[in-house]
Amino acid sequence: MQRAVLIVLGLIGVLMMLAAACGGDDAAPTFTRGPATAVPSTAVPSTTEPVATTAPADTVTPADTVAPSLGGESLTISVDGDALSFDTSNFEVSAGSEVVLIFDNVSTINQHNWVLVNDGTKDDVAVRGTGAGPGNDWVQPDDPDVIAHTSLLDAGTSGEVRFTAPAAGTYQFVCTFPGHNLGMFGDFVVTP
Ligand SMILES: [Cu+2]
Repeated sequence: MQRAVLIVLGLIGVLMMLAAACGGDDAAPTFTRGPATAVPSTAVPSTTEPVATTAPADTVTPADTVAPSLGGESLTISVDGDALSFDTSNFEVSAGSEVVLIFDNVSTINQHNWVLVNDGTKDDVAVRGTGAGPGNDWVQPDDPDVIAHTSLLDAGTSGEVRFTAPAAGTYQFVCTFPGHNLGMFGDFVVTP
């Protein structure tokens, strides 16, 4: 009989523990709701912060954009395969603009360069470049008639040159690899 009583008391004890556990479960959702509510509220500010960060970024971007948009010129030029001729014979940019010219030498065999020179001087510059040699990219250092130039580009490579467009007028561009100046040249027109 006493064992039966102990068993009953034991069962009661178990039931009380279960009840307590259930009570704990009831309490748990309450805690969950708390944090659950806190998480979204935290996420809201965090979402707002990135927006605030984006705003300053936009403020900086216009400043960077303003300079190029005031006179940035992106030019590209290539060659007609392995022929000794550029695929472009004329460029036109505004005086004072910041020019970025990319020369894509798609030839499979020829080295080339792109040299901007004073009008009518392409052959003289080429002759001086021949004297300067390949170590100088076939361009005489400090040649007074050279305004800007790329390096000597191997076949299948590309290069770029950046410069400020000179005063309004007509200039020439030429490849000064020995002999190429006879067919590889064009006009570079700068407008006011
Ligand atoms: Cu060339």
